[in-house]
This record gives sequence, C-alpha cells and structure tokens, in this order.
Amino acid sequence: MKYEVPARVRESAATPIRDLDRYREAAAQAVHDPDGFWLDVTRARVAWSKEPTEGLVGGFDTIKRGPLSWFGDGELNVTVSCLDRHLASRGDKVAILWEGDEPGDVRKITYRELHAEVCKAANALTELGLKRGERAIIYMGMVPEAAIAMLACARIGAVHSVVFGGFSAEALRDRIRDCGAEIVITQDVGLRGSKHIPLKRTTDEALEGSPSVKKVLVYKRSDVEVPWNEGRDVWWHDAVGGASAEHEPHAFEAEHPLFVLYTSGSTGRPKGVVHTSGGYLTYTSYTHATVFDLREDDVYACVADVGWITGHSYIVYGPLANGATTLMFESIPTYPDAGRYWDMVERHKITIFYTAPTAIRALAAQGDAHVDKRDLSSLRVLGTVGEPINPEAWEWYYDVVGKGRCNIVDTWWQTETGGIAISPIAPATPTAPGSATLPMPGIQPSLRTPEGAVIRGPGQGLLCIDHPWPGQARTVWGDHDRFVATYFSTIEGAYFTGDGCRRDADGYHWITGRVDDVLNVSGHRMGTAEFEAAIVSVDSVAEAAVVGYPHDLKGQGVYAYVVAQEGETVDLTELNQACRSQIGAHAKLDKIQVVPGLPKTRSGKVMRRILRKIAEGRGDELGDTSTLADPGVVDVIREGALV
Ligand code: 7RM
Repeated sequence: MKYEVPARVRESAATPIRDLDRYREAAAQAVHDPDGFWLDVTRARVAWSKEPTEGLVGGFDTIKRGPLSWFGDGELNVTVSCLDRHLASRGDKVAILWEGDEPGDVRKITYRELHAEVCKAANALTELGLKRGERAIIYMGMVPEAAIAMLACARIGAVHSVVFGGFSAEALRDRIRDCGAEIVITQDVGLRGSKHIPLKRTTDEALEGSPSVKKVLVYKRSDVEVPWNEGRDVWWHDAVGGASAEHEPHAFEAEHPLFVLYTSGSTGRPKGVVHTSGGYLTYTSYTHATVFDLREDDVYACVADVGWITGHSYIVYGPLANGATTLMFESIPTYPDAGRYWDMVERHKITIFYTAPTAIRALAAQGDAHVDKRDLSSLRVLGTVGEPINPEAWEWYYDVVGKGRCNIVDTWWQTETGGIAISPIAPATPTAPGSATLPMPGIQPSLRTPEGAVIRGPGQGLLCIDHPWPGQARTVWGDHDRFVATYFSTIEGAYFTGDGCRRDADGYHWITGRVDDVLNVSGHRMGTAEFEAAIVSVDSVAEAAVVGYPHDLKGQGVYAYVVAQEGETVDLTELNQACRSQIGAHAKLDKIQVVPGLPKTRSGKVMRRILRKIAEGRGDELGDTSTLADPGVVDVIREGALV
C-alpha cells in the first residue's frame, strides 16, 4: 500500500528534488559523475575558505592502505558555515530553540547570540590549553551549552567526543582513555523528568585513572552542590562567561577530524568512529535540506540526544549549516505526561518533527487523547530513525499525529554513514509503511548474498553500499585495521552495513534489522559482546551468551543465557547491576535464564542462531542440532525458556 505525497507537502517545495523525476535525474547524475555532483553540492552549501577542486581520492578498493578523502584540497572552518555566514542574513533568527525539563522553560538563542557564545567558549577552551587536533570529551545533558561546546571545539580544530549522559563511569573512562582526551566538559547534574543525573559525580569517578585529562569544565544547571577538585575543575560561567566574544576562525583542511563518536559493534569494545570536516558537513547539510525539504520559516525539532549520531547530524551540524531553527529538548516524552511532544508542537508551531519508532510506539500505547487535544496543524513532515518501524506505529503516526496531511520520512542510516542514506524525500517520494524507500542521490546500495554476489531486482540480502559518499566515517580512532576488518572485509570492495534488507519491485528498501550481534533496544545500539563482558565479570558466572528477541515496545529485548561457576548460584540482580555499572542505565537485561551449558559446535563456537530461536519462542524450529558438541543441552534450555 502506497501513500501519495499530500498536496501541501508537495507544493512550494524548497528542495529542487520536488518530484520523482527530479529525484531520478539527481540520482543518475550522482552515479554517473560522483565528483562533479558532490563538488556542485558542496560549493552551493558550504562556506569554504579555500574551495575544493578535488572530489574523491581513494576508494573501497584502496581503503586497506588508508582512509579515503573528499574535497582534499579544500579548507574550511565548519563553524563558519554554521554560524558566521548566517550573521548578515539571519542574525536575529532563532538558531537554538531550547525547551527545558519543565514545560515552557524556554531559551531562544539567535544566530548572533550563538555565534558570540561559541566564540567565547572557543577562547575559553584555548585558554584552558586545548589545542587543534586534541580531544575533548563532552558528557552533558541536552542543554544549549552541549551544542556550544561541540561548536567551540570545531572552531579551534579540537576533536570532540560526545558521550551520552546515560553511560556509566566505566564506559566514560573507557572512552576518555581510548581517545586520550585532554579535557572533559560536563555539568553539575542533568535534568530529565525532574530527576537529577549526577554527571559531575560520574565524571569524577571516571577520571580516577585517566591521567590524560587536565581540566574539567563544568556547566552549572542547578543549585545542587557538587564535589570540586581545585586546580582541575573550572566553572563554565567563569571560564566562558569571562571570555571575549571575538574569535578569528582558522581554516582547517577538509579531512581534519571533526569528532569521534563511540558506537557498538558485534565484537569487542565500542569503536570510536571518526568523522571529518568538509565531507561530513556537506552531506549532513544536503540530506537535512533535501529529506525534510527545509524551508526558511520551518521550526525543526529532532528530539534525539546529542550523545548519538542523530543529535550530531540533525540537531547540530546539518540544521545549523542550513540556517534552520533547531529545537533542543532536555526532557523525556512522558514528562509531565505522554502529551509532552504534542504540547511542544502546539506551543512552538513545529513544522518538522523527527523521533524514533520506540517513542512512537510508547506514545501510541497511551491512546489518542493526548494528541487530539493539541493543535498540530503546523506539522508538515514527520521523521523516524533508529530502528525498523512496524506498520501499525507508522499508521498511527501518519493518521493520529499527521492527520493524513504530512509525509513520513523513515530515514535509514548509521553512525558510520554520517547522515541519512536511504529515505523518502518529503515532497517527492510516495511512502509505504515500514519502508525506508529509496537511496539518497549519491548512495549506491546493493543487496548481496553472504558470498558477496549482487542480487539484482527484487530480493533480500545483506545491505551494502558500493561507492563512497562524503559523509561516511573515515576510520576508527587509533585502529584503521579494525575499521577495514569491520566494514570492508565481509564483502570485497563494498561497505557492509551489518543490516539485512529486502527490495521490492518498485526498488523500495525494507530494512529487516541487524544480521550481526548488534542489538537495537529502544533505538539504543548495543553490542551483545558488551553485555556478555559485563555478565562474566560477576564472580559466580562462568559463561554467558546474550541475544535479542522481538519486543513490542522496545523493538528488541535483551535475553541472557548464563552458566554458573561450578557449585555457585547466580544472583540475578547482580547481573543487572554489572551491566548498569559497566555500560549504563539503559543497559538492562530483560530476561535471564540460568542454563547448565551453552549450545556449542565441536570447535567451541556458541551457536547463537539456536539461542535466538529459543528466545523468540521458536524453539521447535531449530532444525538439525546434531553437529553440536552436546545436543542434549538444547532440550534443557528449551524447556526452561522464558517465553
Ligand atoms: C541513525 C542511527 C544504526 C542502526 C542501523 C539499523 C538501525 C536506523 C533505521 C534502522 C530500520 C530505519 N545510527 N536503523 N535507522 N533500521 N529503519 N529507518 O540510528 O548507528 O545508532 O544505529 O540502526 O539497524 O544499522 S546507529
């Protein structure tokens, strides 16, 4: 079933891609001449100090030897595109529209004010000793100062790494160490749903044993007292408040690293995905303007957290590069009640609203009354991101929130892609509930068999991307071999996404979910390996295997199979405590089954396929288990399954 684009979404489109014919033209041009296509895009969208003449250098065939580059001979300061160049035409336009934890607690920061604040913060960071190329960890809640801190780092050429405020001290420490950060920027406490998140206290804990960190810059969000380390800790209002609002931006090369963002993979610890400057900004600006059909008067609201890639690309860099008014939301969708988003849409006259399927499902479950009592007529485009959206949730979003007057853009992309890769373009693409539809111009997806053969026409397979694009990750911080091994070794000559995908007769893409050991719980990406490491750190545990299973609200739930040490009993609450302290508050085991052993092949490999089937409640469809070292263990696990 296809939904045509509603007339009011189609009319007066700002993007040149206003229908499918224009889309096909742009996509064909980008395939035919990628360098020409992207050079045109970047010259039109990015304020370069030195315009590039060079497009792509290197490729997937040479990636083993080192990172590829886009616009390599260009020079820019990313913040000039996001701030300085808007001053003349949009100085008094609201850049950041901040809604605090309490409804109606609002700050409106114009482009002129944001520019001044970023300049002050840039001067303050320089004064604190942070230099170009050095790393700054940002461990904050959703306050404007988090975006200001990101931009201030970018302004001086320092590399930021935002760590989501839900991560634990151990997870924060791992990230600080991995990137060798010089400074941590945090706040006293975060506020979410009237609860305090002890960000400064957690930072202090993380810094025990992190000698690289010399300074901690602390934004004061509340009146609570926090521990203070004289000589190391500095208040934001002292350092930034007292700094000059003049700052001459230096131009950096296009491939200067902009940020590192840690993300979970199927093995080992989270990887620091590296994004660079010119290509990333070009890609986020282009996709933000195109997919949402951004118009000058739009009030754009992405309710993600800056701790995830969605916050980087579609709260901060893309929207600000485009001179948009971008909302930052500090609270949660259910505070003070499940009508909070719709209350904000009405009060701020939001025109574009972007959230995750997990939030849509949770709010739909609360009934329509919260939505119906608000005036949502300002809305034009509704976006989703982070996980596959089930058709029921899609239809609720379309009918109840959008009243059939909005187009829905189901945007598929990843931390590694930097920006939206497969998605409808609001005024152009008819939609189908559950489908991310068509690739962005410049994205060349392919479906592959596990052997790497390309599947043409309708079919299902491993989702790959066959040609580089400017927004893609360049490397893994400090470990290029891991970058190559993770993304470019499964399928020769292509980027492997880790997702499965079906393509229908119209060429529409239907993402089927991860095919590796990465979980997606409420839109949070987590590795089974991280859970397993936390579980086996508990003394009473000998072995553990973690798999995902379908969960009505969260998309996926976490199912842990745990083997006790000989003669020991496992305390289940201890397992969850270990996950909480080693990963974070969002890492919860939904089901824990203590089992006598794990199903293994004779070579000792855990057969996750079997454990996944049992967790899904399909333990009667296991097929041949005779190759297992101990087939009997499967029956015991199946009988005790928590389904
Ligand atoms: C932006 C983001 C990436 C993983 C990805 C997918 C899943 C994201 C969609 C989706 C189906 C979507 N980055 N995913 N968007 N699945 N439809 N529209 O989420 O790095 O945190 O996660 O999320 O599995 O590989 S992420």
